[in-house]
Amino acid sequence: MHKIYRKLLATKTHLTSAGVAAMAVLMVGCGGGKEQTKVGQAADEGARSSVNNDPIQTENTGSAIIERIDVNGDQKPDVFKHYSLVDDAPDAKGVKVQKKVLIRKEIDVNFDQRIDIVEYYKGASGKEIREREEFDLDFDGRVDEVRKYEDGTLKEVQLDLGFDGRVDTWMFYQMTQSEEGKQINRLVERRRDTNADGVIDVWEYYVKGQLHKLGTDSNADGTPDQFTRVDEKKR
Ligand SMILES: [Ca+2]
Ligand SMILES: [Ca+2]
Ligand SMILES: [Ca+2]
Ligand SMILES: [Ca+2]
Repeated sequence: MHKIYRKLLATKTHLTSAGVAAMAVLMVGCGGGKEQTKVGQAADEGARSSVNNDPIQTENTGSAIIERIDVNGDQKPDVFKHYSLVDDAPDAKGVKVQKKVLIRKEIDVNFDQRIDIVEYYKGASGKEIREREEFDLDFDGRVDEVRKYEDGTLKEVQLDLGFDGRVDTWMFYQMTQSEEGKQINRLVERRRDTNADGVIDVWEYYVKGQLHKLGTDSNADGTPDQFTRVDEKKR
């Protein structure tokens, strides 16, 4: 979870039980589906849970599973996990076994029955990796942030910080070598549309996580042509 969303959560739900529960939603939202499900088992559980107030309701359609999780105990689900079911090798007794593959997770962070975070996954059962996340940061039903991943690593973030339905900030990440020689994923470039006209006007370049250079577009051709070194000014 990134800073802005944490901040929003903190301001909107600070020290309330909803805030605590919201954090719980995000915790529950973590992790992939590794378990194997025998045919019929999940459906039975779903039928039982509909009468015993189990916080996790499972619906098995035969080709897909939907888990609905009530995090704050109001009998309304707040986390939805969508799985597809794929056939696996039969077990020792020859019983047909299916594997759950996590496809998508939807989270209602503020318990208004409207989804605020959608996470998309790809990969085989137990090896699902995040491909994309969408956040509604101000809870108005419109997506304000998209995070794109490659092989599970964050590559690009698109933000609508003006909340006008138009992306105004693009952030690009790359694996870089840390001072200790470790591979870490860091921000390398941020492009911003600072006057909300839909055209990028500031390019920021980062080296080792620090702002290094600023670029501006003086001839309006959509690419930066004037550059200012930021780190030199500091020294
Ligand atoms: Ca709930
Ligand atoms: Ca919501
Ligand atoms: Ca929004
Ligand atoms: Ca602009």
